[in-house]
Order: sequence, then structure tokens, then C-alpha cells
Amino acid sequence: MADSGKRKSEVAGGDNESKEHGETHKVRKVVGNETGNDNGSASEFLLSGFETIAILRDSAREKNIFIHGKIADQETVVILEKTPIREESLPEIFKDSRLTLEMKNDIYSTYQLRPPPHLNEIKTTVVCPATEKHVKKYLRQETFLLEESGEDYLSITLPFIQSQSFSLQWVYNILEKKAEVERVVFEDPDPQLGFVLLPDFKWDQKQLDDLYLIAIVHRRDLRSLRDLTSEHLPLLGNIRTAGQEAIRKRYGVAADKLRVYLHYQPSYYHLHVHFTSLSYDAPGCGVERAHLLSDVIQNLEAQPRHYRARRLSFPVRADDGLLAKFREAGKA
Ligand code: M7G
Repeated sequence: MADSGKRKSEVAGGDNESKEHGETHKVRKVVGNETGNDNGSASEFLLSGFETIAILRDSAREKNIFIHGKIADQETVVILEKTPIREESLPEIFKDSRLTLEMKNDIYSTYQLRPPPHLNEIKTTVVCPATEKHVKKYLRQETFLLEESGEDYLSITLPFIQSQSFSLQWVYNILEKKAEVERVVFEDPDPQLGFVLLPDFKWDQKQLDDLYLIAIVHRRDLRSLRDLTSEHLPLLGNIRTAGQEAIRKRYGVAADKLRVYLHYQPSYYHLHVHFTSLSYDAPGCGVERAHLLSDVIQNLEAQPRHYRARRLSFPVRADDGLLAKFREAGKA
């Protein structure tokens, strides 16, 4: 990310140009009203009364920390993440920062650098009110790989997700233009083949290195990969082609620089497709969870009911109720 050395132009800084495969594209300013329904100033001090209950997870390498706490008695999860250093900000960092010497030895010296506050932002995600499931999702835990047959899905997984899964309100808000309206990069409004493409909330859109968008389908009857048959090939083909084209136009990132995939299991059971930069090691892009859209399309072309019948593997956390259900059924 920050150290990839081949950074493209800044995405959010206005009308910048980016080059991909020799072509030059306008990278339009995409950051507007971040939430689509929040004026920003009201939330400025949202975290001033935050009370920490527990650190769910932290990583010195990823420079993030996941915290469980309370805001005015409401269960809350806060994620703080240091953002990559952008090439564009280097002149200002060098010119306006203060250095404190830590040590000097021969030709080597280390410093604490204090940049101007606006170059020292921390990307912050707040889930409030958070459910117990949110707290568990972010808690670092031992994981186990489950293998699920089509029958296991119908008899164990489906009843479980029907009773347990996360609310899809945020998805419906996007589809109904009640939230994140100004963040939408592309929309095909067709009720059967259409989808909305927008930045994933994990991406701050400040640099292309960690580009991350999601395509959310308009139809509401598809939960996950398991529901897909050859009947859905036109939908999947449309997401692939129109999604890649929209990303090429908006960000100047070509199709062969993108990793386009579905998660199994997803966290949110409304069909959506992840588009991430190929060079970005995105969370959840490992082979135990990510299914490339092009493979999904090919599998359905070869076998119309591939994903209804096949055994699918996926990781589950130690305290995931689904693991308990598989164990009760003697399947894990
Ligand atoms: P998933 O495969 O269901 O689960 O992906 P995961 O979260 O375990 O990866 C859902 C995707 O939607 C993730 O990449 C989330 O970061 C993203 N996402 C979740 N929420 C609640 C929002 C949101 O409110 N807005 C946007 N833009 N993205 C979200």
C-alpha cells in the first residue's frame, strides 16, 4: 500500500489525471457528502464520549485497531486505521513537519516526524448501535475450515442465516438512494440485471493502491453464491463488463488490474461482488473465501446448478453459531 512505489494519481483531490496502459483518464473527484445523509458537523464530536470496553483486535503491521465500547450507553464498534502516505503530500510533509531526533549513529539516524494535522488523519469507521454479531465479527479468533455440501446448505446453513444474519438495511438504503447517494460510481437500474457500484466503506478513496468497490444487485432474492444458477449468467456478465468499464472510466484502472470476486460465506446475504485492486492484499481475498467472478461464470456455463450442488469450503470463527450447528449435525 503505502510503500508500493508506483502510486497513481490521487483520487479524491479533484480532477486529476491517471495513466493506465498508455491511456490518460480524468479521475473525477468522488468524495462529496461521505454518508449521503449526514452534514458532517453534527458528527464531529461523536467519539468524545466513547468509553472503551475491550480491544477486539489490533495490528502493528496493518496499523489498525478494532475497539468495542459504548457511546451514550449504545454498544459501539470503532475501527481506527492509519492511512497510507500519499506521494502528493510529500512536499508538504517535508516542508511543514517538525522532527525530533531519536538516535544517531554514524550515517544512520531515526526521528519522530510530526506532520501538519491534516496530513495525519486516521480513517475511522463507527458501527453504532453494534450487535453482538458485529463485536464477534471483529474479534480476533481461531478459525476452522468447514466443508458444506448442497444438502448441508439447505438443512444447516440456510435456516441458520435466516435466523442470524446481519441487517441489510444499509444495502437497501443504497439501492433506494437513502444513503451514500453521492458515492455511487455507476448504476444500471434494470430490476433484474441491474446493480449499483460504489466504493466499499473500507476504502477511503485517497489512493488507488487499495481501490475497493462493491457492486450490489438490485434484485433482492439472491442471498449468495449458493443461489446462483445459469439463469443468472446475464446478471453476472453485466456486473463484470459494466463494473470493469465504469472503474476504467472513473479511475483509469484497467480490467486486468482488478480482482473481481464474491465471498462465500458473505457477511451480508444480499448478492454483491467485490472489485479490488489486484496489487492490494484485501481482507478476505484468500482462496478459502473469495471466488473469482470469472470462475463463477465459467462454472455456471459448464454446469447450470454448480453452486447448488457442489461442496464449498469456507472459514468460520470458533464462536460462530454456524460451526456449532455443523458440529451438532456431526459434520465438523
Ligand atoms: P461481505 O462479503 O458480505 O462481508 O462484504 P465482509 O464484510 O465480511 O467482507 C460486504 C462488503 O460491504 C464489505 O467489503 C464491507 O466493507 C462493505 N460494507 C459494509 N457496510 C456495512 C457498508 C456500508 O455501509 N457502505 C459501504 N459502502 N460498504 C459497506
